[in-house]
Amino acid sequence: MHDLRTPRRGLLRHLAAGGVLAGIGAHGATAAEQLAETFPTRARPAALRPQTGATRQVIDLGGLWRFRLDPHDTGLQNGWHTGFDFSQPDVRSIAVPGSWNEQFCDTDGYFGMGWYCSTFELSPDASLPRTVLRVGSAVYAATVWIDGQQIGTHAGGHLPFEFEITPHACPGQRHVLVIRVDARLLPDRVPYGGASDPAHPVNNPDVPYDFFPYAGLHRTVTLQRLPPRHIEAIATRTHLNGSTARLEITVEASDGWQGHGRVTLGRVSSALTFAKGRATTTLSVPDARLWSPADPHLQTLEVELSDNGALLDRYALEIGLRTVQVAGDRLLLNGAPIHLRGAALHEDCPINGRGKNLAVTVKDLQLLRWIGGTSFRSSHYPYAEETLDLADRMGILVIGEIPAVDLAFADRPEDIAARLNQCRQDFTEMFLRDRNRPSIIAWSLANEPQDAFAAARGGMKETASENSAAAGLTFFRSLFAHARTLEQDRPLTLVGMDHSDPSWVELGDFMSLNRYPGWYDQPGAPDAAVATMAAEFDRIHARHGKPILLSEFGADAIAGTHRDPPEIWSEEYQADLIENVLAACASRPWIVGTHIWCLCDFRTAQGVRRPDSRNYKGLFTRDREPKQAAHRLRRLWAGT
Ligand code: BDP
Repeated sequence: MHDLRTPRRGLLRHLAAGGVLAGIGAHGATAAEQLAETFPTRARPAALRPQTGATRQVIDLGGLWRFRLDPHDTGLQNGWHTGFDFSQPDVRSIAVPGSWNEQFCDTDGYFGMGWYCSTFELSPDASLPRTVLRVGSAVYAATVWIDGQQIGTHAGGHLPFEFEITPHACPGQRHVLVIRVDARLLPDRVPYGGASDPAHPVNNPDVPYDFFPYAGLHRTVTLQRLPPRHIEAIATRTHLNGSTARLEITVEASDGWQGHGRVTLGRVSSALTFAKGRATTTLSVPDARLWSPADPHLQTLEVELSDNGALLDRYALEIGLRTVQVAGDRLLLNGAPIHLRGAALHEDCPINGRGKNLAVTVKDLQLLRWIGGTSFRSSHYPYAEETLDLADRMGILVIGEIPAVDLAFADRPEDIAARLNQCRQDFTEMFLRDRNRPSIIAWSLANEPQDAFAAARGGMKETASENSAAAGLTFFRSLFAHARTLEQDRPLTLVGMDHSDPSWVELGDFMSLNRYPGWYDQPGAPDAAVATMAAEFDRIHARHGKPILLSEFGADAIAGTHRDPPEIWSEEYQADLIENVLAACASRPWIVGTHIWCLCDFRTAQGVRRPDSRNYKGLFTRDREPKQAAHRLRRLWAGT
């Protein structure tokens, strides 16, 4: 049975060790600030998504917030945590959610502190006395105050965090909510930034990874109003026995609840008896209609707490019954081999930046469908929950990835240690957020870690360390072990490239390999390059016998650039190369998936390898218009 307590205890231990705080105060915070930040109140993992129902209410705090920049980090001493208004000339309105970079002319390259301020007032409602504040994603770190009192801190972008704020949220009173977002690009963060040779940074902004480091409050900020006793977490696992599905369910309730409850899935139901706030049960579903790409059948699991027949709390969780496993060199869904056909994505669009934009999410997954894709990886960070809602509904198979992109192991040991803490925390938070989703079929624990610092810098300097391979192995063993304490079913993987030490990639239950034949390797010579890649994959398969996912491949094509015969940067070259790689993979059934890099062009830092600060490997342009390669795939994959 899945132990819900492990993650919670793990998280609290982590909090106690200062892991959650690592991103704040480590660089230049005052002693008083550090002390204050040592005692976050009631920080908790965001295990259940807020919802409105018979016993719960969600208040969306999205909209126009007040915002000001704090380049010298003096906001706290100037009392900004108590709130601010437009009487100050530097205070402006900002959209939440949304990255701050493209909303104003002077914030594009700003990666310091940004202060957000809003107000809220709760209506009196005796049945909902408890209130939880949830921030969907603050990139990179956040400190939260209500009416000038510090509520807590959180480090790590792209994942939600919560504080119970009941004592600070009195119905009928107007409260001032302030969130300071710390977007500094620092070497002890995940992903890290600002670590290259200060005299010769390769990119501007100074990040090793290949996407723009958008900053701000990227996802919804909500208040969840709750009854006195409520459901805090639900974990489900599916097992199949012939046509019968067994659904193991663990429910955690607040305040060590000792009473009763019930779970119901369609026509099957079971009583829950809580001891110390925890109850487990199993539902048996005969002739189960399973979730799959061909039939993404979702069902609502109703979970209730009750006291002598009186409903205390109810939570409705959408689930899909399905299993996933690795067997030999195949990946199985519901016991049958599957092939992951798709592209990697980015959360990226003009003006919103990485801020949630539902219309773009819908568009992107429709485009994936349009080319016949069935799968994506949430490269290179966990995506918004709405994206995964859509994947669940559309039967899209997703590999969820933590923000561990371009980890390097020739760096300072204290930075590597801080990154490991952060990666463990990120995995815990991602797991708790997404564990019940049928669409998530695997977790990726890193993308393209490098055993030479130089590789992360585009190979422009040589600082390879003999010890970096060993340091990386220690790091990833620890991270995989941590992930395994939480995840008992889904495969784990690590996405490697040619600078990643093989011993790291081998830790995965399947091996994810990024390769760029015909682009970074032997540009302009696709046939030779694809043959080289295929021979390499044959060797890797012979050695490990594990399934292999070609997790990235592709070529930049600037829309409108045409060449005959095809040459790099042209639409023809990109389309032909992709077809060529797919053909080589098709004859190798142990290549269990091919993900093209990537669905749409996206913004990057400025660097000499990125014309126009764009990565042009999209099958679609950044404004989502198809290139030739998209049409080619539509023919190859969608058969139209
Ligand atoms: C891979 C990275 C990805 C890059 C891509 C590229 O995983 O983030 O954008 O290459 O270079 O190395 O286009």
